[in-house]
Amino acid sequence: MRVLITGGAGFIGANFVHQTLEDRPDAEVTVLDKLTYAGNAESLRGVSDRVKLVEGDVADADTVDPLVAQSDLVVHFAAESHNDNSLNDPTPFVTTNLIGTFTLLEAVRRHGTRYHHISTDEVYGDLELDDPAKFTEHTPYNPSSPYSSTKAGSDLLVRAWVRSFNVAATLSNCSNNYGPYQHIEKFIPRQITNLIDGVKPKLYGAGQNVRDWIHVRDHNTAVWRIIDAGQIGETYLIGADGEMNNKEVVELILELMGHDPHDYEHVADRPGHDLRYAIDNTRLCEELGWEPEFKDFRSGLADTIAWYKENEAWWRPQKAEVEAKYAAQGQ
Ligand code: NAD
Ligand code: TDX
Repeated sequence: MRVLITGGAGFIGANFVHQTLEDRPDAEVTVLDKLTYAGNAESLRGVSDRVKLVEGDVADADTVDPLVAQSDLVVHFAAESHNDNSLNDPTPFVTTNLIGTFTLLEAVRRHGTRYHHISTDEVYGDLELDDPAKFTEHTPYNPSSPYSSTKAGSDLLVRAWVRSFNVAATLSNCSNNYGPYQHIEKFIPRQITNLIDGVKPKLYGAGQNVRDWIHVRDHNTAVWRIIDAGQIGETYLIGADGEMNNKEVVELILELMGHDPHDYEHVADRPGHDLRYAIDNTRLCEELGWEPEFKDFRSGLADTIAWYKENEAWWRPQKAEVEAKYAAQGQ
């Protein structure tokens, strides 16, 4: 099978490339990635001889069309993915997340190619802390940020292309991922690398916001399960019952790295900060028989800390710039 993986030099996409090559020896993998600040060809080190890496833009039809024509399956991870950046400049979020998805959909429509769309639980907005409800496939869309609204728009394009043009697509909306190769602008790797540098972790606001953590490897096994057994046109929510508030996560990172669990700083909150995300994964588990491998967040987090300690050369070049940007906004 010839698989085109967009955003395969980013966090989840690179892990997906590694897992696909391990688990599917027959797969021929092409990665289309613009190598933005978030993409890193080093994330594909060790498999570069088995992957064709094309540096290009998913919003460029001339680049996308021949690649889709040569593929049996497109898995679309490429996106501008960071909420804080979307508050500073939404422009690339609109071009990559909306026009990029539109461009891929037009290409898969032309060539009759199977398509899987990677999305986020943030399209559903947020939940109250004391709400017993979780997001399901039927929760109405209600995105809060420029990032999540462009992801929501991209999901709606996919659904419309299925209904109007019979494009053979499935969609998945996953909760917060953690694991190796995550850019250090994101919450967990930012705090781990701060501690390696002797800097206190930074908690936005009071740290009561809840995220539903899933190991990236589990996200990707679910994506393959949906590609293999999901129904065309359907959406599946991916999550692993990993709800924790940010304060608890920071305290656990501090403890696992041998520090006083209370030795962190409160910094300026994110404007419009979503309070809580939570996934009901019943459909994925019951209809498709998926289950997570990483059920113990503590040990998954310990592995992730070890990975950042062992791979300083991978993240060090970005650290000063990321922290300077946060410092300029009081974070
Ligand atoms: P990331 O920012 O780490 O990686 C994104 C990748 O896309 C990078 O390699 C980047 O170079 C590439 N890219 C950006 N713009 C591009 C363009 N115009 N053309 C081609 N490539 C481009 O993101 P991630 O965290 O790996 O997220 C991947 C996908 O998963 C996104 O669609 C995101 O919305 C979704 N998602 C992420 C999470 C999470 O917790 N990180 C959770 C749910 C869903
Ligand atoms: O330094 C920090 N301190 C802090 O308290 C940072 C960077 C974040 N936070 C908070 C904000 C969030 O409540 O931690 C939580 C997680 O923040 P992010 O890592 O920025 O993730 P989030 O905004 O929840 O979005 C992530 O999950 C859903 C991904 O970045 C998205 O791409 C995905 O769709």
